[in-house]
Amino acid sequence: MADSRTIEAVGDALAKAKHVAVLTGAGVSAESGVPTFRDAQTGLWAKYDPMQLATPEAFQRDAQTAWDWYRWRRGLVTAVAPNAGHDAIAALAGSVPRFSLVTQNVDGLHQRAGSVDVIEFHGNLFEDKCAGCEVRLPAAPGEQGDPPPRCDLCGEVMTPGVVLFGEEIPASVLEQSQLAATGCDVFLVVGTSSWVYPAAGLADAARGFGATIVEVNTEQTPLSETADYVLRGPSGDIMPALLGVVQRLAKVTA
Ligand code: BJW
Ligand code: ZN
Repeated sequence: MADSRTIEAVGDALAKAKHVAVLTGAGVSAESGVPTFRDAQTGLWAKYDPMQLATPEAFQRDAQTAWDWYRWRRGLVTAVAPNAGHDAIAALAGSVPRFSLVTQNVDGLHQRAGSVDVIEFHGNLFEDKCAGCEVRLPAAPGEQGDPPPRCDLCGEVMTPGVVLFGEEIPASVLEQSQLAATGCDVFLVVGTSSWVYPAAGLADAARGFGATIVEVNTEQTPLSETADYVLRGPSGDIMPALLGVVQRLAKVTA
């Protein structure tokens, strides 16, 4: 677990910042019971390789298997609740002058914790999108074993409203995320392996514009070597600790 001196130093940087930006990944939802992508050993994650299913090819090859996995995930995410990490991130937004939240997660747990204006970098699990005409709709009801949904407009098989490997990040989402990264004083990278681009490149962009880079993660990642601060531990412990420092310092200066 990160030592209290480093927590204090990062809390101080956050309290002094005019604009804090946060990038989150699957680790933030792990304590809610949502398996991460690369450590996953449970349920369908153990049976199938998530990195093989989160591709357009998986839907072309075997849409039934891909849809069974995504529908199982929809059920799993619906049944869990945001954790202390999500809550602290939502509260941090109200404790600094300007705040941006970019999440790679598609589970909606930040919004359920009260975060607003969340930039969903990899889309939303609870939408469907058509690979043919690109229409996006709220997720059609369906369970594992049901046939894959088809588009009412063009007849193509739908995919979930998420960004699969090899698909582009929507231009407006990329632009908003880059604006957040390049305009902030502190860039917090929480619970992501920092493997998947272009999301992983946002920390480089933030550093290039002079932001202090902070990583919160239980494990070493490629970002750990270059981050200004590394807070090793679960986001459900570290984020409330950081929030506590920010709120205490705000009272001192009030
Ligand atoms: C905790 C914790 C706790 C645990 N507390 N921490 C440049 C170089 C090389 C390749 C590329 C490149 N640019 C683009 C690419 C190709 C590709 C890519 O990046 N590949 C890499 C694997 C190398 N990128 C793309 O294809 C992207 N599209 C694109 O760039 O289009 C243009 C283009 C295409 C092709 C070639 C070139 C350009 C799209 C990427 C879409 C990613 N989609 C997914 C699935 C979304 C839908 C779904 O949910 O099913 O997004 S894949 C998956 O990975 C998901 C995640 O959002 C994403 C990131 O994962 P994340 O969140 O980091 O999770 P994990 O599991 O990896 O890590 C969890 C972390 O938490 C770990 O570090 C733990 O230690 C930690 N942790 N518990 C704190 N309690
Ligand atoms: Zn269509």
